[in-house]
Amino acid sequence: MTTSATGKWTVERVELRRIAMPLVSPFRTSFGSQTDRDILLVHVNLRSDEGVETDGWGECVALSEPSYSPEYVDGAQHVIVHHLLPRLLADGALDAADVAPRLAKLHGHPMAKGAIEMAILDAQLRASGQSFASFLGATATRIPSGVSVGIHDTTDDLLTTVQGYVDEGYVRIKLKIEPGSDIEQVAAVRDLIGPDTPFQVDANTAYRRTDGAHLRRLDEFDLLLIEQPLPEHDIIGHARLAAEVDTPICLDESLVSVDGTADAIELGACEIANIKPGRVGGYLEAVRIHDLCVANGIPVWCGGMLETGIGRAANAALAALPGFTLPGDISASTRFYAQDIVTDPITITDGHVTVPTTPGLGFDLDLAFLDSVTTSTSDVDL
Ligand code: NPQ
Ligand code: MG
Repeated sequence: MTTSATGKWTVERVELRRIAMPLVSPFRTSFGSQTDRDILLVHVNLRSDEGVETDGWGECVALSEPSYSPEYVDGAQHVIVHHLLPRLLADGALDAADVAPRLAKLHGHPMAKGAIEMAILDAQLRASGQSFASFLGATATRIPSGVSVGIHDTTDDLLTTVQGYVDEGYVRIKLKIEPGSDIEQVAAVRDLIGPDTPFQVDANTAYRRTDGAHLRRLDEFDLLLIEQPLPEHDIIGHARLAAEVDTPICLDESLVSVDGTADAIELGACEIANIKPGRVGGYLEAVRIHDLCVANGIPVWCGGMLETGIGRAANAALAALPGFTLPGDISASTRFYAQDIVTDPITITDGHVTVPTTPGLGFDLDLAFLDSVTTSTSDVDL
């Protein structure tokens, strides 16, 4: 990662926007079913000492309810306005690397913190004319695209959905699972896609420590990994499962920092890491986790939070780092949204997503469409 050559910035303005994005179909996980996404966007205007002005956008990945993690979008907006921005701006001019250290004494809220860092990163990279991929030292120009498939009521419906994604070219299938339908649905999907299509499952914490013998039944389906079978704080439980089950155990919800990831790896709980920048407090912490995993021989891949084209572009750049050796959940925008808020939505060609190369995080907004999905806008009093 290179550091910005453009020096420090004064935050002139912060605008918070909420947008409502209907999903093309309901997305069901073991924690519930969603039909739309209520997303918080952070828009910052920065000015340098020399009078250069720039602006940038960040996307907060918090969901409407604290069902995936403790954060939720109304809470994220509140903590940004009343706690994070006042603390961040009290120390004067900054760049993106200053965000996490300045906010470190405020506990938690990684998604809210990450959205601020992301907006500042976008703004400073736009000013310096540098792409995010180049800033990160990314090596790939295109990345393999996986798709996350929600829980379906019937196996027939599930197979129809999966076949559609296979036809679109996705190179890896991830199936959401929960106790009850898991074994039957995994068996049916494996049978449909054949032995050579990479296939993995995500439980979103739906199992218990005592489910080792049950989860071992998944071993015969040659899955790449089982993602987050147990509750987020149960690191020892994941370590025991990893010893009991042949399929590698991958952590998602449990990984919220580089230090916690180091502990999980040392304990044998994290054989593969799902890195989601929002969950860990931003892209810079995500890179630190990537580096840690590479040093420890842990394969990593980039997760997804049903991002708009803003987060999707940034995730594609992150996933172009060399340690991202497994396909991520960076699917085409159309996997979730009929229309995106960017002019150049992420698409998939030959099962791959092209890594953006334009200055900033790698998107341009469709301002008219953005306005049409905006449910509220507020200028933060700085
Ligand atoms: C995961 N994402 O890996 C998450 C969970 C998640 C792509 O599987 C609305 C409804 C938004 C459900 C964002 C994927 C969501 C959601 C993320 C689930 O665990
Ligand atoms: Mg997950």
